[in-house]
Amino acid sequence: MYQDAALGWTSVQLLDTPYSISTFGEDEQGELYLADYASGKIHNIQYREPGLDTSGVFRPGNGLLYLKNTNTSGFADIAINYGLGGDYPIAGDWDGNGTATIGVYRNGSFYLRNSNTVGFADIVFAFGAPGDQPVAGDWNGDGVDTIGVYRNGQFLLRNTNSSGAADTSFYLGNPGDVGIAGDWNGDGSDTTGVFRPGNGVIFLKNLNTSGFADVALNYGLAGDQPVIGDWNNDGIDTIGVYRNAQFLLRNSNTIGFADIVFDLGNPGDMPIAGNWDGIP
Ligand SMILES: [Ca+2]
Ligand SMILES: [Ca+2]
Ligand SMILES: [Ca+2]
Ligand SMILES: [Ca+2]
Repeated sequence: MYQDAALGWTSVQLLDTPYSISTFGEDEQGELYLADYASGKIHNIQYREPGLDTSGVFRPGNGLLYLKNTNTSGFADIAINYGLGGDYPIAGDWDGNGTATIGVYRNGSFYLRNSNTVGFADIVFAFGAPGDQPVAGDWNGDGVDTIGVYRNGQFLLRNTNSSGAADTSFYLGNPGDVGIAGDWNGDGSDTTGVFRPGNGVIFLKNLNTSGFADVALNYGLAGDQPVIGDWNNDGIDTIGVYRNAQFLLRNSNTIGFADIVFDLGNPGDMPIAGNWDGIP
């Protein structure tokens, strides 16, 4: 809108799009808005985290980590030692700065680090029990990834990286399944799923609640390890598997062949994925 001394306020449409944009605005918290000329609605503009996730492997025998900034074959961009043999690797943006970093789960304790460098854990706390499988995701959509565990068909998720009771718990899958997490519907919050290692069946759910899966598909083979990420930076996390030192990634959560295939690591390594360099 603009003001003319003679005519008073006049409104105009700036962009003829489905939103019919007429004005932009910002509030005191720095939130951005745009006004829809046709509907009169005010839309809040949300920042979308840079999303291109790339791969890495953890060597369970000795805690070596190899991270790569592209989903291509070739040497790792980062090679570090973190954790101990027998640890279970995880990755997430623990400090909300747009960069994913490493962590490990060891006998009911999480050891999270805010940089992909050698050094002590920045965040250490107990959650879950020995034998649980760790998961990580942004369960509440605040831009910070936090942890959870999967235990015999039950997820226990926490919204802060600290000890305490689970904020959310629910059932999905069967004992023996592998818990996975990602933003399957692109709404900015991560939810869970399970991968059934015996037959490669995957169940994904768009809410962290008990109930039927929203997506059921078959991807991968018996013995594969699941790996989740946004491989094409469209805001949607999709599936992949790691098999004998090869990543087979898919850009949609549907049945079909891998879209991206490359080699990294050795047979027996465990896959992880994240946006290590913070670059979309
Ligand atoms: Ca971070
Ligand atoms: Ca969060
Ligand atoms: Ca989601
Ligand atoms: Ca994607």
